Amino acid sequence: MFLDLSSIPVTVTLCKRFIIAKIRGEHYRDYGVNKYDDIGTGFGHFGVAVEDVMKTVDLIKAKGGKVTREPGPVKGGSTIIAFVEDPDGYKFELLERGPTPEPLCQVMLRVGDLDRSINFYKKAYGMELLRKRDDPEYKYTIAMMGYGPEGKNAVLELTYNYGVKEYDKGNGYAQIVIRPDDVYKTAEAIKVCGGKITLEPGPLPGIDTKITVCVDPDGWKSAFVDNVDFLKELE
Ligand SMILES: N[C@@H](CCC(=O)N[C@@H](CS)C(=O)NCC(=O)O)C(=O)O
Repeated sequence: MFLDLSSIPVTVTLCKRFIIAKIRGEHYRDYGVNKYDDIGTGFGHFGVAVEDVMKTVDLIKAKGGKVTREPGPVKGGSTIIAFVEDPDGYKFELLERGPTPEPLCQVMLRVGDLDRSINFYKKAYGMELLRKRDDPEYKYTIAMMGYGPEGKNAVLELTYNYGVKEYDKGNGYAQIVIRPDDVYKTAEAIKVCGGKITLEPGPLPGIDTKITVCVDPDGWKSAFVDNVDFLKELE
């Protein structure tokens, strides 16, 4: 992998919770599946905070990586960004920020009804709407959702493109993971708020860690891992 993710923690702390996002393949494989060749149209990118976007981009180029958007200010803002692609074609946005212990800072997913998604992530996941921005010129609206300010916490960047109600989710992007205090209550809240539980809450055979899995109204998957059980696993 040209972008050295080994130095980037895969868990991103959000208050007492965390989010990780996985791409199946090199780091995560289902038994018997050796190819995840469909990125789909719904997954946007992972955001990675770096202190010098230009320097990072030069390094990526020197290692033969693909840069799809040269460094420069983000549309309608001043943050210096760039886009690069990993060898499977998954996009990573590099965002110029000060030092952070948690550089994996965004997961961008496209959604078909922004208000529906905002309500869902607020009510079912307890996230806050941190920021919403409409871009009539380029016909999209984004909503940043998370558990704390963007500079310090990983966030979900939900993107609505005017008139697009559905996306193909491909077969590579897997899920975000959140660590609640009570996966049973989480599953109840998700059901009430229009999400679909795909794995009922309970201990995983063999390791006893309690988890539940759901899909949001667009079909994006999230796994919830009991906070205390997770910490025990790390011991
Ligand atoms: N049609 C776009 C809308 C989203 C979009 O353009 N987002 C902005 C970030 S807020 C972006 O990617 N900007 C790249 C740039 O500024 O070059 C999509 O679905 O990816």
